[in-house]
Amino acid sequence: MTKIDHIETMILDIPTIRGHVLSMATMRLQSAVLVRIKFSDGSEGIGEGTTIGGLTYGPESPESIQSAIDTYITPSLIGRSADDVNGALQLMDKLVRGNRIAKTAVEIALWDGLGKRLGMPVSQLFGGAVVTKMPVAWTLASGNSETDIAEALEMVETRRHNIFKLKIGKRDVRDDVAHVARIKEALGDTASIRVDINQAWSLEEARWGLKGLQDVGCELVEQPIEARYLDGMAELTSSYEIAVMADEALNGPQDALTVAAHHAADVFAVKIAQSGGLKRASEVIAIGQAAGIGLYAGTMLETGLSTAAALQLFSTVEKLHWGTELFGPLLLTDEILANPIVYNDFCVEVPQGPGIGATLDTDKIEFYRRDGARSLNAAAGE
Ligand code: MUC
Ligand code: MG
Repeated sequence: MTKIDHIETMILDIPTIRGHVLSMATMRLQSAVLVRIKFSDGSEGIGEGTTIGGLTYGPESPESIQSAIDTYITPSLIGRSADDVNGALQLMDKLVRGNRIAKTAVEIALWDGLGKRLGMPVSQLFGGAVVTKMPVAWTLASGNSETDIAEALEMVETRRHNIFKLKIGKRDVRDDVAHVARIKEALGDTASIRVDINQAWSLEEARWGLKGLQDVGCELVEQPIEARYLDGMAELTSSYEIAVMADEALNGPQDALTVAAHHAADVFAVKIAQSGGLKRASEVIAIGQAAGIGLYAGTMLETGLSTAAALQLFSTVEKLHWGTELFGPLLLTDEILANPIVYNDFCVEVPQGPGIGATLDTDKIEFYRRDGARSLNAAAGE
């Protein structure tokens, strides 16, 4: 029996190409927790877990993800069967409450190892890919309307993106609606415009906001109010034509069932990390499908590594009504994969090859690791 021999974690700090201004934080770098599992037959698997803006987005931080794995998950998995991914998932769920991003990073490395040992892509382990590429949105979040317009026009011109998600919720609602209107007017019908509030509005603000947004041609609003206000989300979903998407409200299959039962969204932003891994995300997808809820492949702004893992799963989904936002690697100043994810013609391609289809660029890993020589030199002022 091939066994799990060793699990290594490290944090990579990679700068973003510009400040990414969200309602709760401005990101200038992304900190990704990399997991490398070595198996007794010499095979390896890699995984990654990220969150957004430290602890401003959710209850896990890069540091908590790393320590949850090192202190609680790794000791329970060492010596277990390498191929028993479901058994590992059940054990992680039994021993560790919450900490979905930490579990995701480990689970992806297990799927990757299994796929590599079998010589097949992870999509095959989920029944097989039904598409080779998917539409991919870009997030406009420079904090400035003119910069966002220039950025969007260039994306349309180069045929990289024609779906844009605008991050709003930091300013007064009316100012935000005016910002969206300016961008929609500049782009016209060449692009689909959506917004993400990241829970920043009160229900009263959201009523004004949704009415205004729908009047200016915005198609979808993501998590306008706090995740726990399901009655408010249900009211917004039934009161306006604009689609309402749940994001922060969806932490795994149980939440998916609750949101569906409350009619608290038209669309699910399915995130592998927020769901607790590929398997749990597939369960969120199944609940959405059964409830007649639209599907969208969300991101926690992962590097190419977990973006590849997400693409493996979402390539197996029959219909992604709202496409994907799996653009994480494009927001970073540097690439950590030797085989970067390919973007063209408004789409992202599903990586080929065994496992998740991602190969690390080991020099880049050494360069960006938080505990590496570069960071130690910086700390020493050299
Ligand atoms: C979120 O809340 O959806 C996804 C894209 C982006 O720019 O930020 C994330 C987080
Ligand atoms: Mg969101």
